[in-house]
Amino acid sequence: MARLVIVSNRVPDPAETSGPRAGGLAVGLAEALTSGTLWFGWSGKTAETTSMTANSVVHNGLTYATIDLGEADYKAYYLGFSNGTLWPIFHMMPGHAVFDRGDYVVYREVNQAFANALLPLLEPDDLIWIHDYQLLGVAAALRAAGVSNRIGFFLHIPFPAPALFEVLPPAKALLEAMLAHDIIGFQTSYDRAHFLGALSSILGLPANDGVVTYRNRQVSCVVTPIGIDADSFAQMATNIARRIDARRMIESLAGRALMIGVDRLDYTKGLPERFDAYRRFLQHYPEHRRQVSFLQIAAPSREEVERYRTLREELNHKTGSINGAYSDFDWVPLRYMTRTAPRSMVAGLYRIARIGLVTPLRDGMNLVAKEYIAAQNPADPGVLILSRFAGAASGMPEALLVNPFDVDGVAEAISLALTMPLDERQARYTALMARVREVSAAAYCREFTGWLAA
Ligand code: GDG
Repeated sequence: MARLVIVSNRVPDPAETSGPRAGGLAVGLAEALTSGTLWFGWSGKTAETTSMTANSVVHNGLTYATIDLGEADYKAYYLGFSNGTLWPIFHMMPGHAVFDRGDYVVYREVNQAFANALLPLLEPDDLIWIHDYQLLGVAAALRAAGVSNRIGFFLHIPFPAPALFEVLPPAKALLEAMLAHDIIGFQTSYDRAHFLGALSSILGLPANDGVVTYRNRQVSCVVTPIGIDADSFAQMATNIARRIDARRMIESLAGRALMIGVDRLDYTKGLPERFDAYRRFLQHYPEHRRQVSFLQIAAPSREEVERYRTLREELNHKTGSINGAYSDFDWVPLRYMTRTAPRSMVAGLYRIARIGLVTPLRDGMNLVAKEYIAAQNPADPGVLILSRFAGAASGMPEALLVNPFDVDGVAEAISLALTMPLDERQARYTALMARVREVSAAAYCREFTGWLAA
Protein backbone atom coordinates (compact mmCIF):
# COMPACT_ATOMS: atom_id res chain seq x y z
CA MET A 1 0.00 0.00 0.00
CA ALA A 2 1.21 3.50 -0.81
CA ARG A 3 2.54 5.56 2.07
CA LEU A 4 0.49 8.53 3.28
CA VAL A 5 2.34 11.82 3.69
CA ILE A 6 0.43 14.41 5.70
CA VAL A 7 1.58 18.01 5.39
CA SER A 8 0.21 20.60 7.80
CA ASN A 9 1.37 23.91 9.16
CA ARG A 10 1.92 22.62 12.70
CA VAL A 11 3.20 19.21 13.66
CA PRO A 12 3.12 18.49 17.39
CA ASP A 13 6.11 17.20 19.29
CA PRO A 14 5.25 13.49 19.82
CA ALA A 15 6.67 13.73 23.33
CA GLU A 16 4.04 16.31 24.23
CA THR A 17 0.94 14.92 22.54
CA SER A 18 -0.72 13.91 25.80
CA GLY A 19 -1.00 17.48 27.14
CA PRO A 20 -4.05 19.71 26.64
CA ARG A 21 -4.26 21.14 23.15
CA ALA A 22 -6.85 23.31 21.50
CA GLY A 23 -7.38 22.85 17.78
CA GLY A 24 -9.24 20.47 15.57
CA LEU A 25 -6.60 18.98 13.24
CA ALA A 26 -5.07 16.21 15.36
CA VAL A 27 -8.57 15.19 16.47
CA GLY A 28 -9.88 14.80 12.93
CA LEU A 29 -6.77 13.11 11.58
CA ALA A 30 -6.36 10.53 14.34
CA GLU A 31 -7.37 7.74 11.97
CA ALA A 32 -4.67 8.62 9.42
CA LEU A 33 -1.92 9.25 11.95
CA THR A 34 -0.93 5.61 12.17
CA SER A 35 2.19 3.53 11.77
CA GLY A 36 3.91 4.08 8.43
CA THR A 37 2.54 7.58 7.87
CA LEU A 38 4.88 10.56 7.49
CA TRP A 39 3.68 13.82 9.07
CA PHE A 40 5.56 16.84 7.83
CA GLY A 41 5.34 20.51 8.83
CA TRP A 42 6.47 23.25 11.17
CA SER A 43 7.79 22.27 14.62
CA GLY A 44 6.19 25.31 16.27
CA LYS A 45 9.70 26.62 17.06
CA THR A 46 11.36 29.68 15.64
CA ALA A 47 15.06 30.05 14.85
CA GLU A 48 17.21 32.72 13.19
CA THR A 49 16.33 31.41 9.74
CA THR A 50 13.91 28.84 8.32
CA SER A 51 15.43 25.31 8.20
CA MET A 52 16.53 23.96 4.83
CA THR A 53 16.13 20.32 5.87
CA ALA A 54 13.67 18.52 8.11
CA ASN A 55 14.42 16.94 11.44
CA SER A 56 12.78 13.49 11.70
CA VAL A 57 11.67 11.53 14.76
CA VAL A 58 9.87 8.17 14.71
CA HIS A 59 7.28 7.63 17.43
CA ASN A 60 4.95 4.61 17.51
CA GLY A 61 5.83 3.90 13.87
CA LEU A 62 4.75 7.37 12.73
CA THR A 63 7.49 9.63 11.35
CA TYR A 64 7.31 13.28 12.41
CA ALA A 65 9.47 15.46 10.14
CA THR A 66 9.63 19.12 11.06
CA ILE A 67 11.31 22.35 10.12
CA ASP A 68 11.75 25.47 12.28
CA LEU A 69 10.66 28.85 10.96
CA GLY A 70 12.91 31.91 10.89
CA GLU A 71 11.60 34.64 13.21
CA ALA A 72 10.93 37.07 10.33
CA ASP A 73 9.27 34.33 8.25
CA TYR A 74 7.06 33.38 11.20
CA LYS A 75 5.87 36.96 11.48
CA ALA A 76 5.15 37.52 7.80
CA TYR A 77 3.97 34.04 6.78
CA TYR A 78 2.12 32.91 9.89
CA LEU A 79 1.00 36.00 11.80
CA GLY A 80 0.84 38.16 8.67
CA PHE A 81 -0.51 36.60 5.50
CA SER A 82 -1.99 33.38 6.97
CA ASN A 83 -3.69 34.77 10.05
CA GLY A 84 -3.91 38.50 9.33
CA THR A 85 -5.10 38.18 5.71
CA LEU A 86 -6.35 34.72 4.66
CA TRP A 87 -8.06 33.77 7.93
CA PRO A 88 -10.40 36.81 8.11
CA ILE A 89 -11.10 36.86 4.35
CA PHE A 90 -11.88 33.14 4.24
CA HIS A 91 -14.23 33.62 7.21
CA MET A 92 -15.88 36.46 5.28
CA MET A 93 -14.76 39.15 7.73
CA PRO A 94 -12.83 41.57 5.54
CA GLY A 95 -13.04 44.24 8.26
CA HIS A 96 -10.44 42.28 10.25
CA ALA A 97 -8.09 41.73 7.30
CA VAL A 98 -4.85 43.54 6.57
CA PHE A 99 -2.90 43.09 3.36
CA ASP A 100 0.82 43.60 2.96
CA ARG A 101 2.49 42.59 -0.29
CA GLY A 102 5.71 41.81 1.57
CA ASP A 103 3.88 39.29 3.78
CA TYR A 104 2.51 37.56 0.70
CA VAL A 105 5.99 37.30 -0.84
CA VAL A 106 7.22 35.62 2.36
CA TYR A 107 4.13 33.34 2.42
CA ARG A 108 5.13 32.05 -1.01
CA GLU A 109 8.77 31.67 0.05
CA VAL A 110 7.78 29.68 3.14
CA ASN A 111 5.48 27.44 1.06
CA GLN A 112 8.50 26.91 -1.22
CA ALA A 113 10.68 26.13 1.83
CA PHE A 114 8.13 23.50 2.96
CA ALA A 115 8.29 21.93 -0.51
CA ASN A 116 12.12 22.04 -0.59
CA ALA A 117 12.44 20.30 2.78
CA LEU A 118 9.78 17.72 1.92
CA LEU A 119 11.23 16.78 -1.52
CA PRO A 120 14.12 14.57 -0.31
CA LEU A 121 11.72 12.63 1.96
CA LEU A 122 9.29 11.70 -0.83
CA GLU A 123 9.00 8.32 -2.48
CA PRO A 124 7.51 7.86 -5.98
CA ASP A 125 4.18 6.32 -4.95
CA ASP A 126 3.54 8.41 -1.81
CA LEU A 127 0.08 9.91 -1.50
CA ILE A 128 0.50 13.50 -0.35
CA TRP A 129 -2.26 15.14 1.70
CA ILE A 130 -1.76 18.85 2.38
CA HIS A 131 -3.86 20.71 4.96
CA ASP A 132 -5.29 24.15 5.19
CA TYR A 133 -4.96 27.76 4.24
CA GLN A 134 -1.36 28.29 5.37
CA LEU A 135 -0.13 25.91 2.66
CA LEU A 136 -2.07 26.83 -0.48
CA GLY A 137 1.14 27.00 -2.54
CA VAL A 138 3.10 23.89 -1.49
CA ALA A 139 1.67 21.61 -4.21
CA ALA A 140 2.53 24.12 -6.95
CA ALA A 141 6.11 24.27 -5.64
CA LEU A 142 6.31 20.45 -5.61
CA ARG A 143 4.96 20.25 -9.17
CA ALA A 144 7.53 22.83 -10.33
CA ALA A 145 10.22 20.52 -8.90
CA GLY A 146 8.85 17.63 -10.98
CA VAL A 147 6.74 15.80 -8.38
CA SER A 148 4.05 13.77 -10.15
CA ASN A 149 2.59 11.98 -7.11
CA ARG A 150 -1.10 12.29 -6.32
CA ILE A 151 -1.51 15.40 -4.17
CA GLY A 152 -4.65 16.26 -2.24
CA PHE A 153 -5.58 19.35 -0.28
CA PHE A 154 -8.21 19.80 2.40
CA LEU A 155 -9.48 23.22 3.46
CA HIS A 156 -10.51 23.13 7.12
CA ILE A 157 -11.97 26.63 7.10
CA PRO A 158 -14.74 28.06 4.90
CA PHE A 159 -14.10 29.16 1.34
CA PRO A 160 -15.51 32.69 0.95
CA ALA A 161 -18.06 33.93 -1.54
CA PRO A 162 -16.27 34.72 -4.85
CA ALA A 163 -16.85 38.48 -4.54
CA LEU A 164 -15.05 38.43 -1.20
CA PHE A 165 -12.25 36.15 -2.35
CA GLU A 166 -11.55 38.68 -5.09
CA VAL A 167 -10.71 41.24 -2.40
CA LEU A 168 -7.39 39.40 -1.98
CA PRO A 169 -4.86 41.08 -4.27
CA PRO A 170 -3.24 37.73 -5.22
CA ALA A 171 -6.63 36.00 -5.67
CA LYS A 172 -5.80 34.75 -9.17
CA ALA A 173 -2.35 33.43 -8.25
CA LEU A 174 -3.75 31.63 -5.20
CA LEU A 175 -6.42 29.87 -7.27
CA GLU A 176 -3.86 28.85 -9.89
CA ALA A 177 -1.61 27.44 -7.15
CA MET A 178 -4.51 25.46 -5.70
CA LEU A 179 -5.11 23.84 -9.08
CA ALA A 180 -1.77 22.03 -8.75
CA HIS A 181 -3.59 19.47 -6.56
CA ASP A 182 -5.43 16.42 -7.92
CA ILE A 183 -8.12 16.57 -5.23
CA ILE A 184 -9.39 19.56 -3.29
CA GLY A 185 -11.65 18.77 -0.33
CA PHE A 186 -14.10 21.09 1.40
CA GLN A 187 -16.16 20.83 4.60
CA THR A 188 -19.51 21.64 2.95
CA SER A 189 -21.08 21.85 -0.50
CA TYR A 190 -21.47 25.56 0.18
CA ASP A 191 -17.66 26.00 0.37
CA ARG A 192 -17.14 23.97 -2.77
CA ALA A 193 -19.74 26.04 -4.63
CA HIS A 194 -17.90 29.21 -3.58
CA PHE A 195 -14.60 27.80 -4.83
CA LEU A 196 -16.07 26.72 -8.15
CA GLY A 197 -17.71 30.16 -8.44
CA ALA A 198 -14.31 31.83 -7.90
CA LEU A 199 -12.70 29.57 -10.54
CA SER A 200 -15.40 30.57 -12.97
CA SER A 201 -15.44 34.31 -12.26
CA ILE A 202 -11.68 34.85 -11.81
CA LEU A 203 -10.12 32.26 -14.11
CA GLY A 204 -13.04 31.66 -16.46
CA LEU A 205 -12.85 27.92 -15.75
CA PRO A 206 -16.03 25.84 -15.92
CA ALA A 207 -16.52 22.78 -13.72
CA ASN A 208 -18.29 19.57 -14.67
CA ASP A 209 -19.61 17.68 -11.67
CA GLY A 210 -16.95 19.36 -9.53
CA VAL A 211 -14.14 18.40 -11.93
CA VAL A 212 -12.05 21.20 -13.42
CA THR A 213 -9.60 20.80 -16.27
CA TYR A 214 -6.58 23.05 -15.96
CA ARG A 215 -3.36 22.83 -18.00
CA ASN A 216 -4.33 19.34 -19.22
CA ARG A 217 -4.81 18.05 -15.69
CA GLN A 218 -8.03 17.20 -13.94
CA VAL A 219 -8.74 18.54 -10.47
CA SER A 220 -11.63 17.02 -8.52
CA CYS A 221 -13.36 19.23 -5.97
CA VAL A 222 -15.03 17.08 -3.32
CA VAL A 223 -16.96 17.51 -0.09
CA THR A 224 -15.56 15.43 2.79
CA PRO A 225 -16.72 16.83 6.14
CA ILE A 226 -14.47 16.20 9.14
CA GLY A 227 -15.77 14.46 12.27
CA ILE A 228 -14.81 12.90 15.60
CA ASP A 229 -14.69 9.41 17.07
CA ALA A 230 -18.08 9.67 18.79
CA ASP A 231 -17.92 6.44 20.78
CA SER A 232 -14.50 6.99 22.30
CA PHE A 233 -15.46 10.59 23.11
CA ALA A 234 -18.66 9.36 24.76
CA GLN A 235 -16.60 6.89 26.78
CA MET A 236 -14.26 9.65 27.94
CA ALA A 237 -17.23 11.80 28.97
CA THR A 238 -18.81 8.94 30.91
CA ASN A 239 -15.59 8.19 32.77
CA ILE A 240 -14.96 11.75 33.82
CA ALA A 241 -18.49 12.17 35.12
CA ARG A 242 -17.48 9.80 37.92
CA ARG A 243 -14.43 11.83 38.84
CA ILE A 244 -13.86 14.27 41.65
CA ASP A 245 -13.59 17.45 39.50
CA ALA A 246 -16.94 16.59 37.91
CA ARG A 247 -18.49 16.21 41.36
CA ARG A 248 -17.04 19.58 42.39
CA MET A 249 -18.59 21.13 39.30
CA ILE A 250 -21.99 19.62 40.04
CA GLU A 251 -21.86 20.73 43.69
CA SER A 252 -20.95 24.26 42.66
CA LEU A 253 -24.04 24.44 40.45
CA ALA A 254 -26.33 23.86 43.45
CA GLY A 255 -29.05 22.37 41.24
CA ARG A 256 -28.80 25.02 38.50
CA ALA A 257 -28.49 24.12 34.83
CA LEU A 258 -25.03 24.46 33.29
CA MET A 259 -24.63 26.06 29.88
CA ILE A 260 -21.20 25.57 28.30
CA GLY A 261 -19.13 27.16 25.54
CA VAL A 262 -15.67 25.81 24.56
CA ASP A 263 -13.69 27.66 21.90
CA ARG A 264 -10.31 28.94 20.91
CA LEU A 265 -10.22 32.64 21.73
CA ASP A 266 -10.85 33.74 18.16
CA TYR A 267 -13.07 36.49 16.75
CA THR A 268 -14.68 34.03 14.32
CA LYS A 269 -16.13 32.07 17.25
CA GLY A 270 -18.60 34.87 18.07
CA LEU A 271 -17.79 35.20 21.78
CA PRO A 272 -18.66 38.91 22.28
CA GLU A 273 -21.97 38.34 20.47
CA ARG A 274 -22.57 35.22 22.62
CA PHE A 275 -21.94 37.17 25.83
CA ASP A 276 -24.32 39.87 24.58
CA ALA A 277 -26.96 37.24 23.88
CA TYR A 278 -26.56 35.83 27.39
CA ARG A 279 -26.95 39.29 28.83
CA ARG A 280 -30.09 39.76 26.75
CA PHE A 281 -31.37 36.42 28.04
CA LEU A 282 -30.83 37.50 31.65
CA GLN A 283 -32.60 40.80 30.89
CA HIS A 284 -35.60 39.37 29.04
CA TYR A 285 -36.18 36.14 30.93
CA PRO A 286 -35.92 37.13 34.62
CA GLU A 287 -37.73 33.91 35.62
CA HIS A 288 -34.63 31.90 34.54
CA ARG A 289 -32.09 34.22 36.13
CA ARG A 290 -30.86 32.16 39.05
CA GLN A 291 -31.51 28.84 37.35
CA VAL A 292 -28.57 28.79 34.96
CA SER A 293 -24.83 29.19 35.11
CA PHE A 294 -22.85 29.80 31.92
CA LEU A 295 -19.28 28.46 31.76
CA GLN A 296 -17.18 29.71 28.85
CA ILE A 297 -13.78 28.07 28.35
CA ALA A 298 -11.75 30.16 25.94
CA ALA A 299 -8.37 28.67 25.07
CA PRO A 300 -5.82 31.40 24.29
CA SER A 301 -4.81 31.47 20.63
CA ARG A 302 -2.58 33.57 18.30
CA GLU A 303 -1.88 36.07 21.04
CA GLU A 304 0.75 37.83 18.98
CA VAL A 305 -1.91 39.08 16.56
CA GLU A 306 -3.23 42.44 17.75
CA ARG A 307 -6.89 41.64 17.03
CA TYR A 308 -6.73 38.60 19.35
CA ARG A 309 -5.39 40.74 22.23
CA THR A 310 -8.18 43.30 21.82
CA LEU A 311 -10.74 40.48 21.73
CA ARG A 312 -9.46 39.21 25.05
CA GLU A 313 -9.79 42.67 26.60
CA GLU A 314 -13.28 43.07 25.17
CA LEU A 315 -14.38 39.76 26.73
CA ASN A 316 -12.84 40.61 30.11
CA HIS A 317 -14.85 43.81 30.06
CA LYS A 318 -18.12 42.13 29.07
CA THR A 319 -17.66 39.44 31.75
CA GLY A 320 -17.19 42.07 34.45
CA SER A 321 -20.18 44.01 33.21
CA ILE A 322 -22.54 40.97 33.12
CA ASN A 323 -21.43 39.67 36.50
CA GLY A 324 -21.51 43.14 38.03
CA ALA A 325 -25.08 43.69 36.86
CA TYR A 326 -26.60 40.27 37.58
CA SER A 327 -24.54 38.38 40.23
CA ASP A 328 -26.08 37.67 43.59
CA PHE A 329 -24.18 36.93 46.79
CA ASP A 330 -24.61 33.19 46.11
CA TRP A 331 -24.76 33.11 42.29
CA VAL A 332 -22.37 34.15 39.50
CA PRO A 333 -24.10 34.06 36.09
CA LEU A 334 -20.95 33.82 33.95
CA ARG A 335 -17.80 31.79 34.69
CA TYR A 336 -15.12 32.66 32.19
CA MET A 337 -11.81 30.74 31.92
CA THR A 338 -9.06 31.83 29.55
CA ARG A 339 -7.06 28.63 29.96
CA THR A 340 -6.82 25.44 27.97
CA ALA A 341 -8.55 22.70 29.96
CA PRO A 342 -7.57 18.99 29.64
CA ARG A 343 -9.59 17.21 26.95
CA SER A 344 -11.03 14.62 29.33
CA MET A 345 -12.27 17.39 31.60
CA VAL A 346 -13.88 19.22 28.66
CA ALA A 347 -15.67 15.96 27.77
CA GLY A 348 -17.01 15.58 31.31
CA LEU A 349 -18.18 19.19 31.48
CA TYR A 350 -20.08 18.79 28.19
CA ARG A 351 -21.91 15.86 29.73
CA ILE A 352 -22.91 17.81 32.82
CA ALA A 353 -24.06 20.77 30.71
CA ARG A 354 -27.76 21.08 29.95
CA ILE A 355 -26.98 23.40 27.02
CA GLY A 356 -24.03 23.49 24.59
CA LEU A 357 -23.72 26.95 23.10
CA VAL A 358 -21.80 26.90 19.82
CA THR A 359 -22.31 30.19 18.01
CA PRO A 360 -19.42 31.02 15.65
CA LEU A 361 -20.01 33.88 13.22
CA ARG A 362 -18.46 31.62 10.57
CA ASP A 363 -16.73 28.24 10.98
CA GLY A 364 -15.38 25.57 8.65
CA MET A 365 -16.99 22.71 10.60
CA ASN A 366 -16.78 23.13 14.40
CA LEU A 367 -15.92 19.95 16.21
CA VAL A 368 -17.15 21.25 19.57
CA ALA A 369 -20.74 20.85 18.32
CA LYS A 370 -20.09 17.17 17.56
CA GLU A 371 -18.19 16.59 20.81
CA TYR A 372 -21.02 18.10 22.86
CA ILE A 373 -23.53 15.69 21.33
CA ALA A 374 -21.23 12.66 21.70
CA ALA A 375 -20.75 13.44 25.41
CA GLN A 376 -24.45 13.50 26.35
CA ASN A 377 -26.20 11.05 28.62
CA PRO A 378 -28.84 9.37 26.39
CA ALA A 379 -31.23 9.14 29.35
CA ASP A 380 -31.13 12.88 30.02
CA PRO A 381 -29.43 14.65 27.11
CA GLY A 382 -28.69 18.34 26.86
CA VAL A 383 -29.61 20.67 23.99
CA LEU A 384 -27.19 21.94 21.34
CA ILE A 385 -27.65 25.54 20.25
CA LEU A 386 -25.70 25.87 16.99
CA SER A 387 -24.88 28.73 14.64
CA ARG A 388 -26.33 28.42 11.15
CA PHE A 389 -22.95 29.69 9.92
CA ALA A 390 -20.90 26.75 11.23
CA GLY A 391 -20.20 24.05 8.66
CA ALA A 392 -21.59 21.58 11.23
CA ALA A 393 -25.06 23.13 10.87
CA SER A 394 -25.65 21.58 7.44
CA GLY A 395 -25.27 18.10 8.95
CA MET A 396 -27.00 18.75 12.30
CA PRO A 397 -30.51 20.01 11.54
CA GLU A 398 -31.93 18.73 14.85
CA ALA A 399 -29.86 21.25 16.83
CA LEU A 400 -31.50 24.57 17.72
CA LEU A 401 -30.08 26.53 14.81
CA VAL A 402 -29.55 30.24 15.42
CA ASN A 403 -28.19 33.32 13.72
CA PRO A 404 -25.30 34.32 16.04
CA PHE A 405 -25.62 37.99 15.07
CA ASP A 406 -29.23 38.01 16.33
CA VAL A 407 -28.76 38.37 20.10
CA ASP A 408 -32.53 38.26 20.74
CA GLY A 409 -32.85 35.06 18.74
CA VAL A 410 -30.00 33.39 20.67
CA ALA A 411 -31.51 34.57 24.00
CA GLU A 412 -34.81 33.01 22.94
CA ALA A 413 -33.08 29.73 22.01
CA ILE A 414 -31.45 29.58 25.47
CA SER A 415 -34.87 29.93 27.08
CA LEU A 416 -36.33 27.29 24.76
CA ALA A 417 -33.48 24.88 25.52
CA LEU A 418 -33.91 25.32 29.28
CA THR A 419 -37.60 24.46 29.12
CA MET A 420 -37.43 21.73 26.47
CA PRO A 421 -39.21 18.53 27.61
CA LEU A 422 -37.22 15.32 28.01
CA ASP A 423 -38.86 13.48 25.09
CA GLU A 424 -37.98 16.27 22.67
CA ARG A 425 -34.41 16.46 23.96
CA GLN A 426 -34.07 12.70 23.52
CA ALA A 427 -35.50 12.72 20.01
CA ARG A 428 -33.13 15.49 18.92
CA TYR A 429 -30.15 13.84 20.62
CA THR A 430 -30.85 10.41 19.08
CA ALA A 431 -30.97 11.87 15.57
CA LEU A 432 -27.87 14.02 16.11
CA MET A 433 -25.83 11.21 17.69
CA ALA A 434 -26.55 8.97 14.70
CA ARG A 435 -25.24 11.71 12.41
CA VAL A 436 -22.13 12.37 14.53
CA ARG A 437 -21.37 8.62 14.51
CA GLU A 438 -21.80 8.42 10.75
CA VAL A 439 -19.85 11.51 9.68
CA SER A 440 -16.88 10.48 11.81
CA ALA A 441 -13.15 11.19 11.86
CA ALA A 442 -12.56 7.70 10.49
CA ALA A 443 -15.05 8.21 7.63
CA TYR A 444 -13.42 11.55 6.79
CA CYS A 445 -9.93 10.03 6.55
CA ARG A 446 -11.13 6.97 4.64
CA GLU A 447 -13.14 9.05 2.19
CA PHE A 448 -10.40 11.58 1.50
CA THR A 449 -7.60 9.05 1.18
CA GLY A 450 -9.92 6.95 -1.00
CA TRP A 451 -10.28 9.89 -3.41
CA LEU A 452 -6.54 10.49 -3.26
CA ALA A 453 -5.69 6.90 -4.10
CA ALA A 454 -8.28 6.62 -6.90
C1 GDG B 1 -10.32 24.36 12.49
C2 GDG B 1 -11.54 25.06 11.86
C3 GDG B 1 -12.74 22.88 11.85
C4 GDG B 1 -11.02 23.95 22.47
N1 GDG B 1 -10.74 24.48 23.69
C5 GDG B 1 -10.14 23.52 24.39
C6 GDG B 1 -10.04 22.39 23.58
N2 GDG B 1 -10.60 22.68 22.42
C7 GDG B 1 -10.72 21.71 21.33
C8 GDG B 1 -12.15 21.33 21.08
C9 GDG B 1 -12.10 20.84 19.64
C10 GDG B 1 -11.00 21.71 19.06
O1 GDG B 1 -10.24 22.24 20.14
C11 GDG B 1 -11.56 22.90 18.31
O2 GDG B 1 -12.00 22.48 17.08
P1 GDG B 1 -12.96 23.38 16.18
O3 GDG B 1 -13.42 22.52 15.07
O4 GDG B 1 -14.07 23.88 17.03
O5 GDG B 1 -12.13 24.65 15.74
P2 GDG B 1 -10.68 25.14 15.17
O6 GDG B 1 -9.61 24.95 16.17
O7 GDG B 1 -10.90 26.55 14.77
O8 GDG B 1 -10.36 24.21 13.91
C12 GDG B 1 -12.82 24.35 12.24
C13 GDG B 1 -11.46 22.25 12.38
O9 GDG B 1 -10.31 23.01 11.98
C14 GDG B 1 -11.29 20.83 11.88
O10 GDG B 1 -11.38 20.78 10.49
O11 GDG B 1 -13.85 22.19 12.42
O12 GDG B 1 -13.93 24.94 11.58
O13 GDG B 1 -11.59 26.43 12.25
O14 GDG B 1 -11.67 19.51 19.57
O15 GDG B 1 -12.56 20.37 22.02
N3 GDG B 1 -9.48 21.24 23.96
C15 GDG B 1 -8.95 21.19 25.20
N4 GDG B 1 -9.02 22.27 26.06
C16 GDG B 1 -9.59 23.44 25.69
O16 GDG B 1 -9.63 24.39 26.48
N5 GDG B 1 -8.38 20.07 25.60
